[in-house]
Amino acid sequence: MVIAACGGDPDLTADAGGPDAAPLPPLPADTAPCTDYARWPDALASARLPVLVHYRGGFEAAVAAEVLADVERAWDVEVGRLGFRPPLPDAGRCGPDDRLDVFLWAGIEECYVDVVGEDPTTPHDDEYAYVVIDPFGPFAGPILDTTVAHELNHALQAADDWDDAAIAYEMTAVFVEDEVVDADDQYLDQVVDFQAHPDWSIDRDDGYETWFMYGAALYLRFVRDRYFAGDAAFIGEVWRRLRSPLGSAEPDVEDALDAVLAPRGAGFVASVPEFARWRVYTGARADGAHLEEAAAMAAPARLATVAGAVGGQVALAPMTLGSAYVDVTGPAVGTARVAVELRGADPDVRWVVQVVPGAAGDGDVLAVGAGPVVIDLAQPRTLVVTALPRGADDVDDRTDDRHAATLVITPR
Ligand SMILES: [Ca+2]
Ligand SMILES: [Ca+2]
Ligand SMILES: [Ca+2]
Ligand SMILES: [Ca+2]
Repeated sequence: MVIAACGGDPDLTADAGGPDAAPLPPLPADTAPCTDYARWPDALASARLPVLVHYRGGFEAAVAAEVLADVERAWDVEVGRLGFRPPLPDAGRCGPDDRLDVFLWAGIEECYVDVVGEDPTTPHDDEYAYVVIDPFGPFAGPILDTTVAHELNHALQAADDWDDAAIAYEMTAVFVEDEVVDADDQYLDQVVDFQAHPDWSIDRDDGYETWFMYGAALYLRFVRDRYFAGDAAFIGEVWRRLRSPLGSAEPDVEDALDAVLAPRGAGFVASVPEFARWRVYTGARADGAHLEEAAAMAAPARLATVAGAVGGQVALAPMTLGSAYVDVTGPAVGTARVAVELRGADPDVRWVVQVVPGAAGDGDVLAVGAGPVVIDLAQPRTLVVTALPRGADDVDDRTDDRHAATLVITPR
């Protein structure tokens, strides 16, 4: 598996120079960096970390120094503060020696982490990783430090498990890059795609068709702020706990989240309805109490807006672990009330209906199973309907199946 995944949004970035500015001709596309490392005539070594940045001549010397400084800074945060394992010493399987190899590949216009084998002396799927970055490409320039932090995280992930759920890799690397480079916030553009599809499973593998798996870092930001008082170090522990024996998919990232959330009285599936609620407190609805940097975030797409004085019926069809968002507006003058019901709800999933904000707190669960529940519209409300799995849950069993229900809103 190659994680061909840069940290940045190329639309945001100016080209920092372009391959035609380099003094050496571009490398052939079939160059294998680990064995063809002599094609990079120069290398810059860290004085304090086992890292070697390979570059090609004087033109690249300054950016090589910049990348090395970015790697050192990211390593200090990711290994030092967040508790990730350092990359496996590769004994020259890549490059000349044990050190992690970072190749500056001008003109490739991407960045990626790949592996060159697994450590047979350990029982889990830990692999020898290396990093390729185009220091002049669309993911460089003002977000080069973010890109480096993102790619280094993939190299650290390889030291624990190179075959977990697809979303684990990108949502973690995006979560971590903002821990390293807080001011950049390029991840906000990926949150747009996550919030555009609230009906998808929050752990959906969309095959990289959108930035959804990157924007899912929003869930880890919720976990950090809701359960760990803003301390992101839980993520290093998640990765230690998602290690799997070779040939096994278990435990996966969600098992690991269950394990780190259990002492907090929570679990992965149990956290999903509250996360669904927090997602509302974004953009114009940001209140400073939910999700750091929320005011700059896209809001979750609304399935419908219903005028409370008129009422309406809204057909829903979320995936498991997905949610539907429906705004209900009150009259211009006076306080209206509406009854909320869920009809024809697919019994294959467990439905949770919430109103945001709640009567006193940030949201209330409505017990619609017992019949219509009346709410007032003294302020605009958002109904959040989430489909949860019944019984055992496993990301490997996740499907794109939709689950139907009809939300019925009736004036009272
Ligand atoms: Ca090496
Ligand atoms: Ca192993
Ligand atoms: Ca930030
Ligand atoms: Ca695993």
